[in-house]
Amino acid sequence: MSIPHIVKIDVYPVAGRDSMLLNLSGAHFPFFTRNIVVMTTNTDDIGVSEVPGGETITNTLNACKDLILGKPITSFKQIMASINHKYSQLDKRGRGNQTFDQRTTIHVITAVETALLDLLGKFLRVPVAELLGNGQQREEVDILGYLFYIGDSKKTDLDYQKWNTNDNSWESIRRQPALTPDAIVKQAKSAYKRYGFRTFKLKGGVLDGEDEVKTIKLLHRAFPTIKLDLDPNGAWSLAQATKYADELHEDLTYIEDPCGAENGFSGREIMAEFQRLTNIPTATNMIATDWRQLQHALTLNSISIPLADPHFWTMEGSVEVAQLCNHFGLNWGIHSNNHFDISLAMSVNAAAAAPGNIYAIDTHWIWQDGQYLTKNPLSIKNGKISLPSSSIGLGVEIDFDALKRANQLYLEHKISNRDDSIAMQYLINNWKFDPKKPAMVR
Ligand code: GKR
Ligand code: MG
Repeated sequence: MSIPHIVKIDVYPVAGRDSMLLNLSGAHFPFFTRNIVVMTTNTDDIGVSEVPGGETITNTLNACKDLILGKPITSFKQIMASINHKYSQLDKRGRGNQTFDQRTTIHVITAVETALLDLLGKFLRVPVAELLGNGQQREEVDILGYLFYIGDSKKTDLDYQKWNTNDNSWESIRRQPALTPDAIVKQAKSAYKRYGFRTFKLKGGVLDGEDEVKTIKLLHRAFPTIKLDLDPNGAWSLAQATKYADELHEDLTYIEDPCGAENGFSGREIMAEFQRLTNIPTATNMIATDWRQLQHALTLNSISIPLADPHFWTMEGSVEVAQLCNHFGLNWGIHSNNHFDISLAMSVNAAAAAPGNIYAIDTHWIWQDGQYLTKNPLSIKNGKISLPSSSIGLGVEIDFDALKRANQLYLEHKISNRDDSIAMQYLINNWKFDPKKPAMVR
């Protein structure tokens, strides 16, 4: 049997709709962007992948085509090595200070790796999870409900979608302003009703820390048996973080990036002090985002939960981190950003291949649910997504009409790189990003 080879690669920058979600970086714009890769073989099979948006990623993906075209799908490791060799210098400044990762090459490698894994899975008639690490470990993956404070988009003239105030359905709630503990509990109740989550994570770094503590306490009272996590993206000083952590000891399962670099000490050093002082399991998607950082973070004992998002660890790298966690008695989870249903399938395949007792994975999907790029999106039921072993490749089939519409939306609105400071101007005049100040505290 001859091995299929790649004859065509298309890169589609796409956009989707978003709510005015708040975080340390500001307020989400009404549109978010992603890059979708579609690879076709000489046997007419199609492999897909999804990574963050941004023109540099689009352009680098297009520039890589020569390294991939004509190659058999089995040479994916050699292809990734050649892309890394040629473009790794683009990532030399690291992920940056924003809440989201600003690298290029690692996302490009993931996009190529995933589309090839999708094709390999289809060729071998196995799920991508079966090709990673020690193969598929589970058929169901726990998913957490990602709660956000939401700005009042009616204060802007930007093109956010409208809501009906008397309606508590998720469709309506996910667009309504939510800036108080009560509003977040209302949001959680609506998300619970629709998706049945067993874990919630609150995106912090928005209000003063004491108000975020109140929100978690109220959530805990409303959902006493549900696990809770909080992520202020390093907004707090070590002193603030230890104080809030003491107040929340009974309420949280884990805390994520509670503090970061300060007074000449690195984020990894400060988080090590935090974990030692508080004994709260500490997660990150900010200070252990590659092997070199992870090695330092583990040596210092800065974290016990690396959130190994396949989008910036690669699919294989993410599962490799899970294997390490399993051997070292650490916990593993996945970080997320706004995404479509191809990314959902990527994260679920990685989590299905992660050995051991893993945490419910992050996903922003509930904010985008309904905006499908595939004909058979995975769906969250009872707080889980199932990936049966009969699934093939990533388990999703691209919907070309939907893909073209999302590409058209991107082209119409000319948005490329994420910039949460734009919408934030409508809430606070002259607002500027400050990695040590919650977004609404100026
Ligand atoms: O979507 O606003 C957001 C988040 O703040 C995102 O940018 C982060 O990357 O959720 C992410 C995290 O830090 O875990
Ligand atoms: Mg985080």
